[in-house]
Amino acid sequence: MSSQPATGDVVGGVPHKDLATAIRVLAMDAVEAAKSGHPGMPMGMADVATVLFTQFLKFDPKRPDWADRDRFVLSAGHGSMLIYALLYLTGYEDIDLEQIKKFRQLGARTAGHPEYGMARGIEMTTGPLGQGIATAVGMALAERHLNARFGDTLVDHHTYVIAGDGCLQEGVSHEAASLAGHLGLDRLIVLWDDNSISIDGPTNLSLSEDVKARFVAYGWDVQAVDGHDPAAVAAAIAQAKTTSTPSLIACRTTIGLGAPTKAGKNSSHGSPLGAAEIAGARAAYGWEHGPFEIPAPILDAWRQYGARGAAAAGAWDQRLAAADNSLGAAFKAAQSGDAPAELDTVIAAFKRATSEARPSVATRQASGNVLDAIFDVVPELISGSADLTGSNNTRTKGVVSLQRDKYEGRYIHYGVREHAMAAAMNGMALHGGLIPLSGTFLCFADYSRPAIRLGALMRQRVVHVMTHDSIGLGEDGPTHQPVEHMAALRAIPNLLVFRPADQVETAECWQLALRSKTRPSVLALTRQNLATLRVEHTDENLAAKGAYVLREAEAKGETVAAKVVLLATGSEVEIAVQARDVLQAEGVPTRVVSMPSWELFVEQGEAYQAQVLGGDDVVRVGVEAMVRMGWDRWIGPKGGFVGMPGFGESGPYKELYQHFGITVDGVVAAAKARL
Ligand SMILES: Cc1ncc(C[n+]2csc(CCOP(=O)(O)OP(=O)(O)O)c2C)c(N)n1
Repeated sequence: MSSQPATGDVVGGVPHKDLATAIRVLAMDAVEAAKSGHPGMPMGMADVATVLFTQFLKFDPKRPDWADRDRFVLSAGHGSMLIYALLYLTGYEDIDLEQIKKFRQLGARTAGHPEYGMARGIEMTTGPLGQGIATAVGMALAERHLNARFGDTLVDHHTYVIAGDGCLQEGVSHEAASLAGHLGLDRLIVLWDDNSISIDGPTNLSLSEDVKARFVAYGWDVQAVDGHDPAAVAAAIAQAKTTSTPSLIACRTTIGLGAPTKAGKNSSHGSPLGAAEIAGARAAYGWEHGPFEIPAPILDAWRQYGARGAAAAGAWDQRLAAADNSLGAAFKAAQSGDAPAELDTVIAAFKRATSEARPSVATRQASGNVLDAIFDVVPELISGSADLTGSNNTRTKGVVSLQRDKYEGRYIHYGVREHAMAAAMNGMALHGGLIPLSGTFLCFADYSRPAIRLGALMRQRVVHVMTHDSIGLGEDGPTHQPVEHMAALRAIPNLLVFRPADQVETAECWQLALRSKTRPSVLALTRQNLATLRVEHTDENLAAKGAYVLREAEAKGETVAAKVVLLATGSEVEIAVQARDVLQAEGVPTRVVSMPSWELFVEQGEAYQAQVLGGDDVVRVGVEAMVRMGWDRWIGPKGGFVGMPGFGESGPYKELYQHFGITVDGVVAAAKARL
């Protein structure tokens, strides 16, 4: 391994070394100015990144959204200055020198960690280690699937990842790498910053496995190179592009390369180097320019590399224009992300048929029925499950499994890898052209939570089908019975958490999830059968308001002011409806409000909320087989709550509902106690 910056080939009239040094000094200077950040990683990986961006990456800074561009994911997001420097140097409009100077300042696009949506050219938000590489697996999967659908002329690109030791230690990367190896995602190339340093010190404080052997075992092609030897890095990437498997290139680097006393040490990882180290590094690089100063010839050379992709993008435009009419139209429709108008017609017809037939059906089955109706109407849907296909009902009739060399399949067997599944779904959504959905048990939302959160932060439309949504799953017991999960998921900003009450609401929630282009959704669905409560058809999507009056308070057949308002979600709406019957029969006018999505209800504003919830004089009771957290907002200080006091129990579900008092009698008693 070199201990000095590489000299490398002269490319475009400017030596590799100067191109890479431009990255290094920008990283040092920006971190110094911000008084915070991570200089070591960009300094270490500048050579590798320079080779990638100047010799391999297919991109056009003027068209950051070009569909057939290569994807670049900086999984080691703490090294954010690496990507900001690259975007600036290659000429992306969103990152100019001012942005670099404002690194980590409020309102700047150059956020602490790269954030999707802040600047075009950033393909995803990274920072939580491991998410980048796992999400990139989804991008690489999307590429293969769309290639199978649209052909080489329209979809033919690579996904490159820069990952650190931390990324490869995180469990999610293990799951994702295993899946990528199984599926043979040959367009995925991971450049590992193999510097043997993390925050606490050398990685051998906590790691002794042979990482490369682990990836070989996953079925990856693995190479090891000196990450400061540009020719070796280029040869390795060229080789990686020829394999029929995903590739890991272990790039041996020195963290903080060039810093006189901090290079190769954890002291260069995550704090400003200080004036003396920066001066020493500049001397080592032979760089005589001031802070943030990139000499015109070097910037020009970088910009020329940036400009090169325009030709490829233009050629691709022509291929798209020349594509068969229906293929071209289908490609554009997929890229637009708009679900077809026909979706609404199909959902309306489905709801009408349900309201007429009034089946007693579990909402997981209802969801499966909805998917059967819409799956071919929305060809962008790509489904799957974490080994719970039969339980989640995510596999539609006649769908083909996606497998290695059978990428046209629209059903992914993710294996028991919930976290990688959620991350890969984010990647597919980010890639564009797909609407991913997949299933697991609601209780195991915890296993995928970091990816669900990141999807919400990145404003990506993915649908998490989460069945077995309460003690209603019965005998599997408290390990499998979610009680705090609705509260925990509702706490994630920009996530829609749906808990539909019957098949009609399930169809409405699906419609909302697919129409929500900037939010992920969770559908919490039952194992147990539920009656159809929406027996009168309306085309209008009532769940769109988040909560709505399902049954009005009545007296002598007339709608009257409610004395009691029962608020419930999912399977407990049926209990609330029966409790209303009892209370009404006893002369207590009682309204039932179904609340499939709190988030959407919050957005309706206070006037609508007051209309649905009733005034201060009504007694409100919340009914949900979950913990109380969050309910006080709706039921008010005098309200009652019928739900779970803590963990569940193992037993037949009807007995469990009795045991925990989530019953018609329990609801009636809670209401009466407050009248
Ligand atoms: C999930 C997660 N855990 C912890 C952190 C905090 N963190 C940021 S960088 C880092 C060490 C990463 O080491 P490595 O990948 O080797 O990066 P390098 O030191 O080479 O820059 C840690 C623990 C994080 N960002 N994400």
